[in-house]
Formats: sequence, C-alpha cells, structure tokens
Amino acid sequence: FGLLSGSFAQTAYQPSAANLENRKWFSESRFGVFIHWGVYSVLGDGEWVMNNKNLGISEYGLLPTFFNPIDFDAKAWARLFKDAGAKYITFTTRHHDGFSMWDSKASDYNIVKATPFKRDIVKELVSACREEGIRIMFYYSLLDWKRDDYTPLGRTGRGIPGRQVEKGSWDKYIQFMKAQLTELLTEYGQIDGIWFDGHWDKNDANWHYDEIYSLIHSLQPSCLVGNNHHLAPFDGEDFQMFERDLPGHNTTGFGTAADAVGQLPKEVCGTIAGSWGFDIKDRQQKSFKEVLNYLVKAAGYGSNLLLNVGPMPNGEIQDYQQERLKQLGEWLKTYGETIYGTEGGFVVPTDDYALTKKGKTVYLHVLNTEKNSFLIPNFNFKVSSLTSFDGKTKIKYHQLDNDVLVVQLPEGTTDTADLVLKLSIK
Ligand code: JFZ
Repeated sequence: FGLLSGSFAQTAYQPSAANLENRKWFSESRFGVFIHWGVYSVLGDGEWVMNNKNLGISEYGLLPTFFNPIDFDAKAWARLFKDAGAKYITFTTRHHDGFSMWDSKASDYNIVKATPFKRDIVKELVSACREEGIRIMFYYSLLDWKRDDYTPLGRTGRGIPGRQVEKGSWDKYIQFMKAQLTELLTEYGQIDGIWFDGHWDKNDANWHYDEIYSLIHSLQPSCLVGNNHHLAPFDGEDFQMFERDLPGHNTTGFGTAADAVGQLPKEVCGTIAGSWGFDIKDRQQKSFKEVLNYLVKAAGYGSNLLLNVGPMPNGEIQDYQQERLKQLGEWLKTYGETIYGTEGGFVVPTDDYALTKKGKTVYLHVLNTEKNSFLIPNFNFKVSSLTSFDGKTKIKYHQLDNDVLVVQLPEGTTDTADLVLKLSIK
C-alpha cells in the first residue's frame, strides 16, 4: 500500500480546464526559441561567468552600468522567430546572477534602474512577439548568486567575494520570488509558462513549490509550470523538460529524469552554440543538419524542441544563429505538417530515423541516407503505401511478421539534411 501515498494525497494538483487546453496547444506547437540574455552577455563568456570566474558582488555589479544594447530591436527578433516557425519563446527574465530583465518593483537590480539602457526588455519582447502571434514563457531562476537572503548557500555561489549571508532569511527569499512572479504574471498579459531552474543548487531545500505553483495557477490558470530539476515531475507541474537530452537519455548526468519520463507534455532544450549565454569564443557552432535533426528527433519522441540563442551585448543575435533559425523556418514551410501537431513516441528514434504521425499518415524522417536499406522495429501499423514526401515516387518496403518494417531507399538517394518519406497506414 506504499504506492498510495504522496501523489494520491488529497491535496494533489488538479489542472484546470484552461490549463489542460494550454497543454494541448503546447504539445502541438513542437518548436520554441529559448533566449539567454542578461548582463553576463557583456563579457562574452557564457551565463555562468560570475560563478566560473569568481567575480565579486561589486565586480560583477559593474556589468549593469555598461549593459546598453543599442541595437536591440524586439520587433526584428520577433519576426526572426516567426520566420523560424517558432510558436513560443522562453526568455531569461532572471538568471542565476539575480539580475531582473524587467522593471521589477521587488528589486532595484534590474534593467530599468541599474543600466543606462533603462528600457523594460521583457515588456518590449512580450509585445513584439505577441504581435507576431508568438506565445511567451518566462525562464526564472530559483538559485540566486547575489541576494543575502538566499541562504544557506547551495552547491554553487560559495566562492563569490563580497557575498553576504543573512541568516534565517529563507522565508524572505521565498516571499521575494513570489512578489517577482506576481509582477511577471500580472503586468505582461497572458504568459503561457514559467520555466524554473536552479533547484539542483539545493536539492533538499524547502522551495515551497506548493505555494509558488498555486500562486502561478491562481494568477493565470492556463500558465504551464515546468522545472529543470532533472527529476520525475513534481505535483503542480504541467510539462516535463529535458535539458540537452532527448527524453529517456541522460548524457548530462545531472539527475534521474532519464528514468522518469512521465505523461506530461515534454520539452527538450538545447543550444545552437556550445553555450547558452553569448560566448565570444564560440567554437561549437551546430550545423543546420544538427539543429534540424534535434527538432526531428524531439518530435519523434513526442517532444517539443526549445532551441537556444544567446544574443550579443549590442542586442543582436549572431549571424549564424539567425541563419540556423531561418533555415529551420524554410524547411518547416515545406515539412511543417510532419512536425506540428504530430504524435511521436510510438517508435523510438535512432540516429538513422525518426517517425511522427498524424491520423493515417506516418512521416518517416531518414536521418542517415548512407544505408540504402534499414529496419524499423516495433512498427505496429499495417502499411498501405510508402512514397516520397510529395507522393510522386513509390518506395520499396516490406513488413515482417514481428512488426519489423524494412525500407529500401531508391538508388541515387543523396544526402539531404533530412529525407522525409510518407507512409499511409490502415
Ligand atoms: C541550467 C543553467 O544553469 C544554465 O545556465 C542554463 O540556463 C540551462 C538551460 O539550465 O543548467 C544546469 C542544469 C542543471 C545543473 C547545472 C546546470 N546541475 O544539475 O548541476
């Protein structure tokens, strides 16, 4: 009877109808753009630079005084994301450095009060994206490297010079987060999700998720709560995220989420560059084929992809990152029906293929065209035809008794970023 404890407690979260409706929208949207942008971007050394380089409170505190992104154009960003085919963005409203990218009443360490720029970036971005029909989610860090009331210190942030610790003030910190979340959820219109991060800094802390999650759901019932804790979903969460990993994989080694793929809508996040925040020695730039495979494999798992850009301190997004987004958008113009609103997860993707499905049509994404024939196990549908994506060319296949589908690629198949085939099933 041990199984009947915990999640079956009377207080278990019951998502509202509006929330369930929004989960459906989220699952169908399949592609969002993640944006890591903050005062750390000035140094061009990733978003962890404060911690990695042990910058003191007063030293790091100089960054806001020269954060002045004169080329920031929210409308240009929103058009770029729209053209990329993204359905939503997730923006870092406050990362681990504790700096708020909006005009926060709860903290003066913010974009309007502490920078020469003085513009509410969250506000500009939200209204520009909304105009393009792109929905908004907010990344919000639970972990804070600056505040005195973030105490006791967690795994990170211990070596930061000048850091004060105000004993016994944890409740004050929780109240502070609630005040900020209330601002974000009352002053910026409809917000479709809050993306928490930093739990892993203090795995055993009492984060008061019951209060925080219910605050969010009471302010905006449709707002989806997710948390990058790398564990099985907690009560009150609406989607499950997988950082730098496809569902069920654990290459980061951060947690046990790999063993705990749940039933909630899924989202995989990853980068175009090697890092999340702008890195001037950016030497791990992904090719179009790599980012496209990411999107296609995520869809093959029944998951969204949240693909990250790290804008520069001048407010522009690096050319090659813009180019990747545009390439995805071009591709999606033709092949969007194989991604948006599809089902995945019925056949586990491999490096060779990923499958998605809509009604009686199964889309076979061939990721490796070097093999001219390959086997797809656990294919439980009876096939009535297999053709090229445009339906014009018939492709050879046969089905074995043990649910193995054998596909034979036509001779002369050349390497494209993703060869898409179409199966009609009975
Ligand atoms: C987190 C952030 O630290 C990172 O800066 C970025 O925002 C990313 C999307 O999320 O990455 C993690 C997550 C987990 C751990 C470390 C970094 N961990 O478990 O140690």
